[in-house]
Amino acid sequence: MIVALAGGVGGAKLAHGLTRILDPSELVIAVNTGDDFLHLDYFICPDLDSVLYKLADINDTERGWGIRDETWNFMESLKKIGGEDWFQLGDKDLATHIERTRRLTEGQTLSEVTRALCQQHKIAHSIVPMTDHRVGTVVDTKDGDFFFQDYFVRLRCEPTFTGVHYKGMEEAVPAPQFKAALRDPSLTAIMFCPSNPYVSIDPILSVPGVFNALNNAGVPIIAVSPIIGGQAVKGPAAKMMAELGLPVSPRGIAQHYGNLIDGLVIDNEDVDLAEQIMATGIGVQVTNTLMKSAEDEALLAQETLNLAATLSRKGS
Ligand code: FO1
Repeated sequence: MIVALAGGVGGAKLAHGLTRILDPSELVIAVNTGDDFLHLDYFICPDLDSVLYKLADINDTERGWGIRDETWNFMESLKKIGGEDWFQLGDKDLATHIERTRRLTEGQTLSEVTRALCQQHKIAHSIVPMTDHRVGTVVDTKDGDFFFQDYFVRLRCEPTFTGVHYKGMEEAVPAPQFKAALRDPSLTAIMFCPSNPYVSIDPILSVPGVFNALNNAGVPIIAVSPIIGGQAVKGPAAKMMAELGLPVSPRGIAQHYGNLIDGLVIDNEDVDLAEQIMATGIGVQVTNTLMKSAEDEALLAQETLNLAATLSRKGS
């Protein structure tokens, strides 16, 4: 069994690749919920929805978030009456937020709601939130601290990044299915999808108990670099690394995860860095990591599984 930690678009793509190779009983996709927020009284879970829509094959590939062939009547009408319109909610997407909020208000956990949405979309693989508790990623910048969507959407990631902290994380525990998967005797590897290390993967690692559970699972941990040729495929990862003074390359990714990872999958474009990374005790696989098609996703997923099969957990 494989546990994959995923954030937004990059996470959804590799997760999709893994679903093409692994049976539903062989994969648990644990998704970042640090981006979640209450907006217009609806509970929005952008990363869960990115994975959900991708596996349901209804995702918008151009925009990178939301549902394809979307209409915007709600947003336009809201704008006309002076409502908040900085965060775009498409008509189809809105149905997810309304139904999720209704179920949560009724007392269901986020895991239960996510399972129900997966069933409705006929998704057989397990998509689980990192936690059922409400936590919020707060981005620390030179201009002050901002909740993630404020920094990402409203401020377009402009303020200089200095770090992150999380609201409500102290009380959080991993979602039951995530916790169980990390303890499952049939677990063979843990994957970090090519998601932003600071605002997608680190929030998952920061849920109390998760870091130790990963460290002690005794199986190889493999990351896929979200940086290719000095750039992030999508989002602010490269900008954040530069602002922290890290090399904007897979070397910076290796440095960030340090001893936590046993292997790193990097792009062909970064082949020259393989030796330096391997010298730090991390196994490297060089391949195409830019996922433009479902075939690319499945090939990268297979390469990642292959690397895991050649490695063992540090110290074990
Ligand atoms: N991203 C934007 O840049 N602008 C938006 O108005 C926006 C709306 C939105 C609505 C629902 C949703 O699930 C995602 C949405 N996103 C939007 C993307 C979201 O900010 C990002 O997917 C993540 O939080 C980063 O992983």
